[in-house]
Formats: sequence, C-alpha cells, structure tokens
Amino acid sequence: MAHLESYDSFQTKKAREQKKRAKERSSSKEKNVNKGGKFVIKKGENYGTVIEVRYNDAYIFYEDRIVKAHLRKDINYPCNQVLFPGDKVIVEPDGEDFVINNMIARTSLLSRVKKDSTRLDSSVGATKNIAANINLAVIVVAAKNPPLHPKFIDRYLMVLQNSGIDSIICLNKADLKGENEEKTLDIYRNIGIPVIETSTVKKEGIEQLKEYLRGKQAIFVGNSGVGKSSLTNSLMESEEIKTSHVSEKSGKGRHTTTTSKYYVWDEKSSIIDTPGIRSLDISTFQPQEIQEYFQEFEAWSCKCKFSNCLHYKEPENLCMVKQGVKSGIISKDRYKSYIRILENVLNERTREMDDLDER
Ligand SMILES: Nc1nc2c(ncn2[C@@H]2O[C@H](COP(=O)(O)OP(=O)(O)O)[C@@H](O)[C@H]2O)c(=O)[nH]1
Ligand SMILES: [Mg+2]
Ligand SMILES: [Zn+2]
Repeated sequence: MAHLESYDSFQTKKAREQKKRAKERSSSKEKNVNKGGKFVIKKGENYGTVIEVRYNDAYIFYEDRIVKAHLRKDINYPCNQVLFPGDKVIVEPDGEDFVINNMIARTSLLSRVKKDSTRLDSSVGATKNIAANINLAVIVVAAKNPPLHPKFIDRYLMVLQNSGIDSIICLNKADLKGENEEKTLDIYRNIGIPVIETSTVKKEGIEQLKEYLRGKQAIFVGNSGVGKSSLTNSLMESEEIKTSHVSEKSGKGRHTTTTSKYYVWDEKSSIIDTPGIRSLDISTFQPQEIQEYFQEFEAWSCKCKFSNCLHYKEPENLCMVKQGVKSGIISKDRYKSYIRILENVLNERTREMDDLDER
C-alpha cells in the first residue's frame, strides 16, 4: 500500500478543504429526511451496505448475505430518494424483511447529469446520484480502442476531487500501449496521481489493482469499451469477491453494460462497475474555481498580472500560466482540457443570462 500512503501525503491543504466542502454539500442533502426523529446518525456499529435501491425497498449486504429492507415507517419518502448504493444503514429484522432504522452520515455522494434532463428542468432533479460513501475512484482508460484522451481524465479528476473522492488512473489494454500513451501517463504521474497499468488479456497488473482496492468502497468510472467489466471479471476470478449484484434496470443496448454492478468482497471492500458515465455534472462550478483542480497551475498563477486571471483571454505576456504552457512545463493537453471545461462553464452561464433576459 506504499503508493496509497505517498498519495495521501501528497494531498494538499486545498484538497482537504475541497473534501470538507464536499462533505458539507452531501450532508445538506440529508437535512430534509432528518426533520422527524433522527434518521441520519453520525456513527454506527454493525451496519449493512446498500447495494441496490428500488422505489419502496433496498437490498442490503448485511452479515455476509443480501437482505431486503424497507425504510422506517415515519420516513415519508420513497426509498430511492433517501438511499443510494453505498449508503451504510442500521437494520433489524422485521417480519420476513428487515427495517432500516438509521443511515450513517455520508462521506461522499457522487452524481452525474441525467441523460434525459433538459434545460427546462435543469434546476430540479437534473442530476442522478450514483453512489454514496465512495472513497476511491478508479478512472479506467484504454491505451487504444478507444484512444487515450487526457480530456476525459481531467473532467473525471475535477468532479471526483470536488466530491471529495480520491482517484487513481488505471490504464487498461496496456498490451496496446505505445510511446504517446506513455507520455500522456507521465503528465499524471508528475502531478502526483497514482497510475497503474493493467491488461486483462495478458493478466497483468491485476494484483496491483487489487492492492489499491482492498479496504475501499471503490467505483470504476470511464468511457464504455475501456475494459471496466473485463477488469471486474479478472478480479472476480480471484475467490475473494463474495457477492455480485445487478442494480438498475437493464436498458436496451445489447453489447454494452447498461447496468451498474455492485461487487462486495467483505464488510469493508467493494467495487461498483458502472456503465460509462457520459455527462459529469460540472454545472455547479464557478469559472474562477476550475483552476483549483489543475494543481500544477498554482505555482504560476500566483504570478499572473491579474489576481482573478482565468488564463484565458488575458494577454499572454501578463499570464504566467500561459508562459508555463509555452515553456513546456505545464502540459499543453492539460491546459487545453482546462480551457474546454472553462468554456463549457462560461457558455452555461451565458445561456442562463440569456434565459433571464428573455423573461
Ligand atoms: N487488447 C485488450 N483488449 C481488452 C483488454 N481488456 C478488455 N479488452 C477488450 O475491450 C472491449 C471492451 O471491454 P469491456 O470490459 O466490455 O469494457 P467496458 O465497456 O469498459 O466495460 C472487449 O472487447 C474486451 O475484450 C485488454 O487488457 N487488452
Ligand atoms: Mg462494462
Ligand atoms: Zn493567468
């Protein structure tokens, strides 16, 4: 676990602050439910882990088996608005089922933009919560097929960091890796993100991946076709994984995974295999905030002429970040990712202004 420890010590003060903010955000979402008797508690022993949520009930991994459970009677919300996969709950037998008496306060809540959300309902319910209490995200990318693009990695890194979740990069299909891919990976090694390389074809790197996953409530994220399900299968070949469970109703696609699968190894270790999460929610970011997630800019940006420099349309001679890119010390790809995300956020804000004007 040496890698993980060095990564933890790498966490900057800023990252810790981001985590704190993420925690506050997720706990503010719990408030509604907590109005009656205390449902959300700070700590608890002998908890079970939610692995699938339906409208009225949830499946809980509890004492080495999966039990079906419903919410305590006084909680007047559908189960799927209160609990998400990964939530830790206190249950007790209740007739044939179990009853969920409490939920332990979340450490993180990961969400994505809903596929069917339109601009009109963007204020309500436009995001879908994917999983709670995730403490490690494995960003899976492929060396080739699909090609390796830093822009996906950067978006994931930003959103995950903002949710208070540590990330590692897993380059799968390492058997297809060339020089260009090696250069791309170096960008991330240089900024302190752990990178592991796997090949499910050659059965390489699986043990190392396992080492990272042990003791974690982890999630595989990444575009479809990169090999997330193949990796899960490789992990499953080892006997440690006890349970697998399909959550969400299956969609129509025949050859791609359309459902999330929750694999539990033991009380403390699990992995969620997600279908590709296409649209991550970046709507909550302020333009000025985005650069915080490009930690290697910081040493330069503090010397930009304007303290609120966006390193965007400002003249090159007044922007040190642009100088850093020019000198080759800041990766051009990372800078491009930054600009792409910034433009997304700025466009979103322009559209909101237009909407206001029209009213
Ligand atoms: N060359 C190579 N192909 C792989 C590797 N892992 C997975 N694949 C192939 O990549 C394709 C997509 O894999 P899959 O696990 O379904 O990806 P997912 O959509 O991310 O779950 C399949 O055809 C796999 O056989 C690998 O390590 N090397
Ligand atoms: Mg899959
Ligand atoms: Zn600047």
